[in-house]
Order: sequence, then C-alpha cells, then structure tokens
Amino acid sequence: MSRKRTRIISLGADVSIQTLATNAYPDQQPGTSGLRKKVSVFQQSGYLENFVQSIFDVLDGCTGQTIVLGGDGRFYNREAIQIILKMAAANGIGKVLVGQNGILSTPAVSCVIRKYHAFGGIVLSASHNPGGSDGDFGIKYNIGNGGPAPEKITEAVFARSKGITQYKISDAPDININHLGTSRIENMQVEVIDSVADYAEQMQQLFDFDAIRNMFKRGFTMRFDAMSAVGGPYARKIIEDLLGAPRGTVLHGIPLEDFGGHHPDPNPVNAEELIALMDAPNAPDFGAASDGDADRNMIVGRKLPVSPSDSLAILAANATVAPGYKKGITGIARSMPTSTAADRVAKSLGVPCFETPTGWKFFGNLLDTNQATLCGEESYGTSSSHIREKDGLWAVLFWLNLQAATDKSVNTLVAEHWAKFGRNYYSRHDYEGIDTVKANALMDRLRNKLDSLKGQKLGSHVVAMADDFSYTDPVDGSTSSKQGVRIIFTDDARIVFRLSGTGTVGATLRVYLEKYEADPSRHNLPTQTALADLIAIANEIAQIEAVTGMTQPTVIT
Ligand code: G16
Repeated sequence: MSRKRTRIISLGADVSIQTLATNAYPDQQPGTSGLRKKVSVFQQSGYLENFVQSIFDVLDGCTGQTIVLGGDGRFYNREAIQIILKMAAANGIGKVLVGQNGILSTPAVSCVIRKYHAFGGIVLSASHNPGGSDGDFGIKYNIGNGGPAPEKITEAVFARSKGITQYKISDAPDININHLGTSRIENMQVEVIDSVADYAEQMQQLFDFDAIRNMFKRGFTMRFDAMSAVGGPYARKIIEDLLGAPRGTVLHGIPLEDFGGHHPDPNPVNAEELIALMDAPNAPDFGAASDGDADRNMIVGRKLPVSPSDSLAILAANATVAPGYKKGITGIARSMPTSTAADRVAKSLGVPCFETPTGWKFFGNLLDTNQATLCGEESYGTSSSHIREKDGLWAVLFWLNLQAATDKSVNTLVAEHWAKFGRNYYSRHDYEGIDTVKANALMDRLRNKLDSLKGQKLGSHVVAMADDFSYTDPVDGSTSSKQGVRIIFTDDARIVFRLSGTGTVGATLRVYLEKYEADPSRHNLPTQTALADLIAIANEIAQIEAVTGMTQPTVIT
C-alpha cells in the first residue's frame, strides 16, 4: 500500500504535543496474545503509533494514571519504547514505570502492574517468535489485574485501529532509559525501574529459597538456557546470585536483539543444545529453559523433557511443598488442547479443573475470583494466581523447590506421578507455513464432519463426542466459539485440531494428540510410538498430507 507521509494537522495548547494525521491499517487485529507482525510491518509509517493510539483511545479513565512499559529487548524494542513514552505523555498518562534499558519480562510486567496498582501496562514482545531486523515484533496491552486484555478490549482496539485518522505524540527528545531514576515528558513522570528487583522479591515470598540454596550447596547441578532472551538477567540474579548456583549455570544469559539467531521457544526442537546436555552421560541434575519474553518454560530431567501438561499436573499434585501454596490450591485451569493429566489431579484433590480456550487471557477471571490457583497450557506455559501471566522462571523455581523438599530427581517425581495417576501420553504436531486459504478450508471440512463422527470407530478408538470447542466464561458470561475441533474417544484419547493465533507467516495447523495409559508397565514407550495410531487417524480425518503436501510435521513437541 502506498502511504502519504504523516503531517502535523494541529498543535495542542502545549506546543510540543502534536496531533499527526495517519492512515488506518486494516490488519491490526490482535491474535492469541497481542499484535504480532514482522518488524518491517511495524516499521511502516504510523503502524506502531496507530495501534498505540487505538489502545489509548479505547481505555476509559487512563488520564493521569500510571502504566507499566517494557519488553523482551528484541530488535525495535528501544525505538518502540521511546515512541510509546512520547505518545503516553501526549495522551495524558500521569506516570510510566519503564524497565531499565526498556527490559521487562512479560511476568515481570504483570508483577509490577499488580504491586504498584498501575492502571495497566504495555508489553513489547513477540514472545517465542524469532527476533532481529527480519524477525517478529509484537505489542499487547495488559489490564489492571496484570493480565492480557480480554477480547472485549482487544476487539475494541482493533475496531478503533480500522478507523483511526490521527495520533498524538510529544516532540520531546528521547528519554535516557539506561539508568534508574525519574524524569519527565510534558506533564508525565517517567520512572526507570530495576527490571528484576520486584519480580525477584515476589519469588522469594513464594518459594523456599533456603532449601534450594542448601541443595545447591550440597552439589546439585542445573543448566538454565535463557536462549539469549529476556529471561537471562532474571535467572542470573535469582538462580546464581540469590540461590548460589555456580556461575555458568545460566546459559545464553545475555539478552540479544536477535536472540543470537536462535528461535527462543523452549521446546525440545528449539532448545536442542539443552536437550543434548541433558542426554549426555555427565548430564546435570536438572535442565530448564525459558522463551523470548520469559513466560514459557521447559523442564528437563536426565534424558527426560517433561511435557508441559505433566508439569502442570505434577506441580498441582505437590503444590503444598512451596511456602506460597502451603494452604493448598482452590482449583486448576488448563487450556482445552492441554492434556487432561491435571484433571486427574484436581479430582483427587477435590478441586475443580477448568477447561478454557487457548490464550492466557482466559485464565484471568478464574484467578481473580480465586476459583483457580494454578494454570497451564501445553504450549510450555505454567503459572499461578501470583500474577496474571504465565511465568517461566516461576515454574523452574517451583520444580527446584519440589526437588529440594523431596530430595527426589525430576525423573523419579515424574515416574511416581504416572504410577499414581496414570500417564497421559501427549504430543503436539505443528504444520507451519501453510497457505491460509487451504488451512481454513481444512478446518471447515473438519467442522462439517463433526456431526457424523459420534459413535464411529476410528482404528481401535470409538468416538464419544466431537465438537468445535466453545467456552462461556463462568464469571462474566462472555462466550468464545470456534476455539478448536476436538474429537474425544470413549477411552479418553483425544485429537484436537486448531490454527495457531500467534504466527506471522501463513497459517500453522496444530494437531494435539493424547492417549491415557493406566498400566505402569506401559509407561516407558517412546511418545510418538504410543500415539502412532492416533497420528494416523488425525492424518486420515484431516487429510493433512493431501492438503499441505507435507508428509511430516515441521515441529513435534
Ligand atoms: C501465546 C499465548 C498462550 C498460547 C500460545 C500459543 O503464548 O499467551 O496462551 O497458548 O500463544 O498460541 P497459538 O497456539 O495460538 O499459537 P506466547 O508465549 O506466544 O505469548
């Protein structure tokens, strides 16, 4: 699209606040977690500004309020921070708490919003998506509870962005965000805060740091792969400085604008270096990783990546070992595609287990009303009511606390859990970069088959129910439909199909596969072997190869 340059159309009473004309972009609809696009898209004239102005335009009562601002340090983070600070000042925001060097992990933003009772916050991140000048950038708004804005707000921002004609910005010079301290833009105060301190303080309230410190003193070894992303400074401060793990425990601990060219998504495919370390004969006791904005986590025992669904279930079953959860949990919430391992734990604890659509925003109301304490998703996200985002380092500290309290390894804890609750074999197959039209057609065809599936025998499995998942929030009554096609079998096996809402190129088909095995003598099969018949059924029913031309998924988690 050719775009005319923005021009000044009016000057406010304070001559340095400008109102600039802009042309609307039609593609600013937030996805699963905010607006994510290629950096080059965000660098178009007025692109970031339009979205930020749309946020300010739909926020009732933000004048004079405090907001939090920070990002994962990826390419374009610094420029975006300066633009947003000047726009916040021009839009009457009272104060911005900004992370030093523009750095705040996503969980830290949530923590800081809650601690200082801020009105909301702006997170600059495309999370686990690759960074750099040809990588991805992203922005999302979090509300006063510290969590991602609900769909009511994201839809209003999108609607506003489609009709926007102007935005407000101060022409003040850039603020120095490298040093802690306070300065002003127009009438707005800017406070540069320590990126780690508030978050580290909260972690010390939740977990038994003495017990973990003693475990490290006794020679316990771990490697935490921060993937050259924002988790590095947090992990170094907490794991190496406060918990006394030796220097070098945190790998790739310096955040880089392009994440060192790596894909900062902590799964066995992208964190292959950590997986190789944990597979080696001299492996450390414990391995962990976090993603671009440090809200995702991967937990690894010796030769054993723990599935995120199992991690949620195991933490829930053992929650009371951590001081912050010693009174127990009120409930668990998981996204629909996440395995039902947590449901079995909830049942044994006598607490509810909620099934929500994919997207952390759906947990907010359950946490706010204390109906759930722990939440998790198959996409390597786990967290609790301490904030309203998923929290990578929190999960790692919880596992450290669990190992310190029980003196058991990850492998033993996992094996004991399966022996008690049974094993939910689980895997996700991603088919990336599919033509969007073809991907939507594949989903439509699946939806059309749903009514005829019930009672059918597919392989050795009989379909108990098949639907397109729809969720009604028990707190505010809002409904979200078309959240994924699920086929549930009478033996509790499940196949779920949905399209990713976080990608920036074409469409990604996600196929989620789950099979329950109660018999401990069958708990050590390779996951893909255990799921082989379901994989074949999924391919057959969705005609994946015929539609995509792909014989294999591009990612298997
Ligand atoms: C985001 C959301 C998660 C969601 C994940 C995957 O994670 O916050 O709730 O599970 O995307 O979503 P999709 O399957 O639509 O790609 P993150 O870490 O990218 O913010």
